[in-house]
Amino acid sequence: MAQETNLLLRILKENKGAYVSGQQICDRMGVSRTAVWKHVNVLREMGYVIESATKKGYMLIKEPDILIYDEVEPYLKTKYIGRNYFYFNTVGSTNTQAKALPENTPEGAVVVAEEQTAGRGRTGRAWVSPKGQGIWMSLYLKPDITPQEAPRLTHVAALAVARAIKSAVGINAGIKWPNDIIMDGRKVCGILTELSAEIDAVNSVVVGIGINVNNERFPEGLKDVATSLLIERKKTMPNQNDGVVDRKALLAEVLNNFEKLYEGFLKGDFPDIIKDCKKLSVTIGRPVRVMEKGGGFDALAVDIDDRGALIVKKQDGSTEAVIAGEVSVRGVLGYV
Ligand code: BTX
Repeated sequence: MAQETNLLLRILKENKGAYVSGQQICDRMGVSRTAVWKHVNVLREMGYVIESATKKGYMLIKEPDILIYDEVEPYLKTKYIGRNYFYFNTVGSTNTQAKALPENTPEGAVVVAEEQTAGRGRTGRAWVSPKGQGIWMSLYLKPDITPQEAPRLTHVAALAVARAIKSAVGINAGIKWPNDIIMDGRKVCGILTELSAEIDAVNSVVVGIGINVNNERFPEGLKDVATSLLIERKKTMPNQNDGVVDRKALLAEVLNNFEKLYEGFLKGDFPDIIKDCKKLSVTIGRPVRVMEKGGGFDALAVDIDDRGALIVKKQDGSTEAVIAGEVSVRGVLGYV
């Protein structure tokens, strides 16, 4: 959004529900009445409902359900996570955008899009990201950690998302090791952590988070594996009938929770984060299938260790630590 349009939005928001005279706006913005009119129309095209009346001026009636910084900011309590905010209406992938940010981009920058046309999951899989229905965003981080430690940020993000869903929407979520948030056996959120590093030093880590918020249906192939917060809220709170789930409050709450956990992570609190992830785990205690190149094996998931590895007990009684990779959990995402 152009800076002047942004200033107009702030003025109207400060006075929401009341008229601000055209003259007052011109004075604050230092532009002509015609220019103000043009910016009002830009905002209207974005979905803002603005009334205008001769002699009275302009009044903001209603904001649209969009994730621009000005809409999210009132809910944001962070120092730096999300304070540099890159917003797109449509983008290929927010992770790709975040990975292309220049090296001098401050830590905690976030890329947010209303729609992704080439949203990505792990190993080149697609992530369905329809317009205005979810939160599709990527965090740009520069932690002082080794490349081997970078996957730990997936756990940090998973806990942040689960906590945010609980506090902003009121629903309990489970974590499927290592990168999915699960409700009623279906995926409501996926996390994709990507690393840019030298052999022994991290340049940046991009943590992509996709949350299905207000989707009412999914494409054929996803019907049995995907769900949204709106669908789950209808199931768990049938009496709550207040329209769509508030994406802006939830987005801010993910960032608020993430910053708190990330600061702890940088201080060495990862074992505590894992302890809390374990409490929400839908993987531990369940039969799993660990996929490996050229096959896989069945086992029982028994623990997550202090590095974030999944500890599984094999059929011959031996245990193995699965550091990264694909694990199907019986009873989750249609795996029987
Ligand atoms: P994943 O590889 O664990 O899961 C991908 C699989 O999930 C797909 O193969 C499909 O079966 C299923 N799937 C696809 N879309 C959805 C959906 N909307 N809801 C539920 N299930 C789905 C998970 O990868 C990591 C996804 C990260 C997505 C974020 S969005 C912002 C950022 N930008 C980007 O391109 N990716 C990340």
